[in-house]
Amino acid sequence: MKLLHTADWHIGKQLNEFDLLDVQQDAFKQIEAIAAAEQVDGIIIAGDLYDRAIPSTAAVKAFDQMLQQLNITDKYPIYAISGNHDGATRLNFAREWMKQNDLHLNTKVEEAFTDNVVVGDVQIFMLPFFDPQDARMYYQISIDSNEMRTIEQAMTRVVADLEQQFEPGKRHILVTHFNVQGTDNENYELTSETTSTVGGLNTVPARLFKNFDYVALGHLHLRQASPTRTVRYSGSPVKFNTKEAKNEKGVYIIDIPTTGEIGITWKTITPSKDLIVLRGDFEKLIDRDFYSEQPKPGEAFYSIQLTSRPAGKNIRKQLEDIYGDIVELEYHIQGDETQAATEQLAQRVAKTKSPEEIIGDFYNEMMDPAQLTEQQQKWVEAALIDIRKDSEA
Ligand SMILES: [Mn+2]
Repeated sequence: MKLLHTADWHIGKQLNEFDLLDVQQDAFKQIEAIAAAEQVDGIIIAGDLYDRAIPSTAAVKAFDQMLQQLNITDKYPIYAISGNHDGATRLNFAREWMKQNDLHLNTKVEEAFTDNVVVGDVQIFMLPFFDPQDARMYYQISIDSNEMRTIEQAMTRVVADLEQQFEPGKRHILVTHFNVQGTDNENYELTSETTSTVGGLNTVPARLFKNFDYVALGHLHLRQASPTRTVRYSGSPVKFNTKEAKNEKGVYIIDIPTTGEIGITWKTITPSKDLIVLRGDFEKLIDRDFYSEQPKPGEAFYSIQLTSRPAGKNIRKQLEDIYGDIVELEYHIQGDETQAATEQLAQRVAKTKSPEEIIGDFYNEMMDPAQLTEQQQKWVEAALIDIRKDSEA
């Protein structure tokens, strides 16, 4: 069996104020062409279908057409889940009808157990993004209990229960959407929007998935963040921020034989409008010899890092006349490093301490001294869960 693995479409996302829908539509057409060329038996979309819980009507229309094209016109089965950006309840609409047509879209923890799919000798489990609170509710764990406080604790139980449902003699595939850490990505600098809690409370160790033959992940936007050979991120099909600018985008083709090693092949997607980071002083950037080598206005998005602070006005306007769509204009001035140093320090603090600890420290300092009560800690935790749902990759 051959499957195409993609994730993090984020339909409706904007790059600062620039609309990405055209680029996303083009990437979709390339995905469709890859699926046809590879003659896949189905398509995995591992969460973050939309960019937000309540997507724009344009985004809904675009995504609806994409699903129609793949599922009704091209007749591919689809194995999808909701990610942290999606509105799970809204996406749960019409699932029974969709299932009739082999369009599987799980948005609740329990559906991972009730709605797994067996095709030939492959069993596919679809486990949507959830937080510990969702898992505690599903397992009816009381709000005061210390059980399942972290996603790792919750996932340990969920995976054990999924394994109970393993049909013997089948290959077992999991589709899910979390920050999974393993041996290969330990030292990898994560470049998604998820920054502050890497290695912290939100991560799931890859070893929990050791009994699956392949885990198709969404959440982190670069395939280089994959924790192991068979626990992989396909990454997003489109570049969503300047930190992703240098890395190519694409999808995986997963070849699942009845026995033996899973085949994993990377297929590149070429952006119809690339995201390019230019760095240099103003004189260089407005030099014809330099800019004539770059894509013409409208053909690329630019992030520009100026290493000098030029005199005169309308710097942005001058650069826009040359380059067109500038999504970001930043000054990276040598000697003017106080701000950069402050940012680095903040990032270091954020990396070594969890947001819960930082809030606790702050409270302690301000209240001279006092600890958060248990109830207050729970409020902080609940608020942070809500924020993470909105702000993560
Ligand atoms: Mn994402």
